[in-house]
Amino acid sequence: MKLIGLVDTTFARFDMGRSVIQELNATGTGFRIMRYTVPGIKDIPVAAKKLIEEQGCDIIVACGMPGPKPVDKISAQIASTGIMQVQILTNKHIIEVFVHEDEAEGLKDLGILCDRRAREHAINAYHLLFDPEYLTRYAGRGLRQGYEDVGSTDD
Ligand code: RDL
Ligand code: RDL
Ligand code: RDL
Repeated sequence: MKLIGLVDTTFARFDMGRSVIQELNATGTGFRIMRYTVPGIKDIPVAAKKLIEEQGCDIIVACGMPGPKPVDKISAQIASTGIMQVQILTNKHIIEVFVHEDEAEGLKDLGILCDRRAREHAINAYHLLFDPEYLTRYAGRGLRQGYEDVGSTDD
């Protein structure tokens, strides 16, 4: 039984953790999900590290929403850097599902983008954990999460 860690935040304006859980449960079996909700994106790195080191998680999906202001973009940079450090320290993937609040116009579109990106990265995490060669089939294919894929020079 593999353990998938899910870290999410109360700062985000959409419940991406719910989308990740629904998508993972629709995709396969052989794992349990451990969810750890923190206030904001800067709290994600240590939460992920604790899930890996104290709970034994094999991979982490980390959902967060950087806000629209310059201070939020700095927070996002810091959070991402921390997430990188935890990956390198623990040798485990942390799939970073960030949706910047200003990526979408309006709350409805923001919700749709969050839901799609969370689901598509949930599937990426699933494959990285159970079948890493699956992604190789799509190498260089211009895949995006939450948006339409953009295509390849081979098309
Ligand atoms: O440790 C408590 C907070 O500092 C932490 O939760 C931060 O991540 C909160 N936060 C900011 O302080 C900020 O300036 C967040 C953002 N911006 C942001 O854009 N998105 C967040 N948190 O999730
Ligand atoms: O961990 C999951 C994703 O966060 C990770 O795969 C990122 O590298 C995806 N990504 C972005 O989030 C982004 O804002 C990429 C780009 N931009 C980019 O320009 N090129 C990428 N990935 O290969
Ligand atoms: O070029 C248009 C988009 O690809 C670009 O705006 C990306 O940076 C959007 N994006 C993020 O901002 C992000 O934080 C993406 C991701 N994460 C992601 O994980 N996957 C994406 N885009 O396809």
